[in-house]
This record gives sequence, C-alpha cells and structure tokens, in this order.
Amino acid sequence: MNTNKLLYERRTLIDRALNYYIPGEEEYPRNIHRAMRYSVFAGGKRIRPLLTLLTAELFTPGWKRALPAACALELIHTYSLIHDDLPAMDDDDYRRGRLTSHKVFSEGIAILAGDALLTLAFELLTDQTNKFSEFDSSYWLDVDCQTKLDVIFEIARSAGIKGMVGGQVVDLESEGKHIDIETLEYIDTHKTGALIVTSVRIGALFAMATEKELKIITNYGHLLGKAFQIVDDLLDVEGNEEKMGKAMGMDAKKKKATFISLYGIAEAKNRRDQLYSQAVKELEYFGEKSSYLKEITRFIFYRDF
Ligand code: GRG
Repeated sequence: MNTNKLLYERRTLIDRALNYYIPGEEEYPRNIHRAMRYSVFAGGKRIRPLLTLLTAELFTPGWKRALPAACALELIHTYSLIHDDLPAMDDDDYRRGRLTSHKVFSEGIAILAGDALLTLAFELLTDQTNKFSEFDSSYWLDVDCQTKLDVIFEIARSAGIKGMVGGQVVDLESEGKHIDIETLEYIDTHKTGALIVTSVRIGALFAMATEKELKIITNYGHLLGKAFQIVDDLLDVEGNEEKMGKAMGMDAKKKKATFISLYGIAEAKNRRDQLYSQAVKELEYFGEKSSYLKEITRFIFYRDF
C-alpha cells in the first residue's frame, strides 16, 4: 500500500478509537469531557500511537492488539501538553493554532483534564471488558497478562519520575540558568525521549518480538527520542508560525537552554542528520518490511510542523 494512504488509515483508526474511549461531551460533568476532547482532537500528529502500531506491524499481522496501548500513549502525551502550557509551567496561550486548555476552560479544569487523561490511559490498559471489539482488537483480552504487565510498567515508568516528569522537573529548575550538555541531555531524553522509546518498545512487546529484535527497536527508539527534541528546537527557530500554530522563538525569549543555544543551528542540524542515518541503519535489519516505519522516521526528523 502507498505509505501516505497507510499512515492516513492508521491515523483515522487511532482517532476513531480515541473518540470511542473518551466520554462524550454531553456526559455529566460536561466541562471536563469537553476539555479532554478539546485537546485530544486539536490536530496532533499522533506520532506516538503511530510508532506503536507501525512497530507492532513489523512483526505481526495482529498489530491491532496494540491499539488500546497506542491510544493510552496519546492520552498521556496530551495530558503532558495541557499541563506544560499552564502558567505554572511554560505559560503558553496557544498550541496547535488554538487557545490552550486553561485559556478556554480555566486553570482548574485544565489541570483536571490532564489528570483525567492520564488516569483514563491506565483505565484503558487494565480494562478487562470486551470494549475493543469495534476496532477488531478484541483479542486485546487474549494478550497474556505478563505482556500486559510489562507494557503497563514501561508506560508508567516512562511517564513518571524516571521519565517525562523527571525531565520536566529538571527543565523547570534550569530555566534562566546556564546548564551543561549532560543536564540538557537528561532533560531531553527524559522529558521527550522516554515516551518515544516506549512507543516503539511496546509495539515490539505486543508483537512478541525476539530479544534481538527488541534490542534493535530499543536502539532505534533512543535515536528517535534524542532527535525529537532537537527537531522541535529547530522548528522553534526556523519553523513557520502559521504551520506550527504557535509563536516562534519562544525558547530564546524564555532563555531556555537547548541544543541550539549551546552549539548553534548548524551543529544541531548535523546532529539531527547523524541521528537520522543511525536510526535508518537500525531499521535496515528488518529489510523491506520496515518501509512504513522508515517513512514516518523521515517525517519525524524533517517535518515542518
Ligand atoms: C507536564 C509532566 C509534564 C510534562 C510535560 C512533553 C512535555 C513535558 C512538554 C512539552 C514541551 C515540548 C513542546 C517539548 C518538545 C517535544 C514535544 C513533546 C513536542 C510536541 O510533540 P508532538 O510534535 O505534538 O508530537 P503534537 O501536537 O503533534 O501532538
């Protein structure tokens, strides 16, 4: 299948599943459901769930069993963005071209919408009812308990203090300070990279990849995770405001230490290109089967929004 068509199909499936899992806007108490949906359906690229599904698809035609977990990652990602935009954190008014959650719904509701998305993620992961049959992923129930536990553990760890939250703490405490490359790497690999690594690892775990395959996928995930923040930093400097849907140059304005502030734009691009070559090289092991994953890798490294 043509790659664009396949990515479109996978993305549509993810959107339908998310729409199914999140309570409707009319359900009581309405405001929290409206806020959850406002941010989940704000035009995100769905990179994390796509990575999970495409990685699972490398190994098995039963890749749809990873759909609930893929959606759980998108819910966690969305919670992190809502909380990151709050006045107590990055204090942003716009994301994806729209007012941020706290600007529309109040700070209290934005905090609770983030909390609700995070906990809904774990509800999906531990649900024992046959809810997922609509998406042809009913054999989610047949996934053995050990694999589910492994997946839930990885997701919890990468979202928590050993991952995203830990990175965010160091980021928050580093604002306005000069930091060294080790601290910057800690921030980037934890705040942004951890969830990306988990996205690909859980795809492989669900598909019962061998130890060797899981190791290669993990290496690939680390390269992707390292590049993700550098690409985001480059977009903050060179991106198009309209396409990005937010103000550019915010890192410099907020005196944030980034790879660019430490080494400059040219070096950041060199590093991105190096990481890209290494990531594609890891995928070579899987041959022709990895063509979709290679395509999304290229998109992640060279995207313009
Ligand atoms: C609040 C615990 C907590 C953590 C927040 C992820 C994060 C930590 C902050 C976001 C800061 C940021 C913009 C980091 C750059 C990398 C990144 C996560 C970009 C946004 O991800 P995309 O491009 O977003 O996948 P879309 O909008 O497509 O979903």
